[in-house]
Amino acid sequence: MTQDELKQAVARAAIEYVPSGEIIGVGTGSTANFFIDELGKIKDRIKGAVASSEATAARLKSHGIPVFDLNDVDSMSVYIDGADEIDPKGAMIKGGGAALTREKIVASVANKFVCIADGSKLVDVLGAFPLPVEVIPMAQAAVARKLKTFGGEPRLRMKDGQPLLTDNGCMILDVVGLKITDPAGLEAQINNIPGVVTVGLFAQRGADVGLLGTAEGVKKLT
Ligand code: ABF
Repeated sequence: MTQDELKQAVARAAIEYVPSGEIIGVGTGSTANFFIDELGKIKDRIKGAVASSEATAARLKSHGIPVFDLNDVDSMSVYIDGADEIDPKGAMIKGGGAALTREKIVASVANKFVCIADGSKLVDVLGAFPLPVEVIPMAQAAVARKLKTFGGEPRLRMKDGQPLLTDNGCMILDVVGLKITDPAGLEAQINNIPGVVTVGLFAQRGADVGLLGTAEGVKKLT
């Protein structure tokens, strides 16, 4: 099976976690896109969705799925999204798609986080994937200096020769070379640096359910 077929299989399996008649939270990225396509097939069963990015909102709308502003939604039973890495306890690195802040916000409102990923995303120790940190532009150099003290090498994410700007008008530092043995602790430490908007560690609140697409079928991690 190709990686895309594994993503598609896991996206299909996640439909089981979609409650009828409710608004659900939807993530960003290629696996989330496959999920949105599956959601489109059962759209009459749900009330709508809250999107974690402009790209996801556009894809949901293209399927005729109503998109709600998070400020108009009090609670959600489920948030479904991909990850760049996930460990056996459900801690994740996210943000390769630059949507980490909105992903963390929408996920925080949901009772259950269902992570969907192909099996290659499962790691024993997080950190081989560069850790994204969204920062206020004026603070990027100061935050980068602080991040170096954790042992990693921060690199400003670029696009078309310019610093990439997120949906929130902020920049992203990708920290390479970390071996994250205490994900929740590092998440708290990085969140505490002035100028950091969000760190792409989702460990204090990790995945409640991890679905992994493998050649032997979809496996449940947690
Ligand atoms: C989002 O999409 C991100 O947090 C993560 O960076 C990315 C995973 O991408 P893909 O599903 O394309 O591998 O969930």
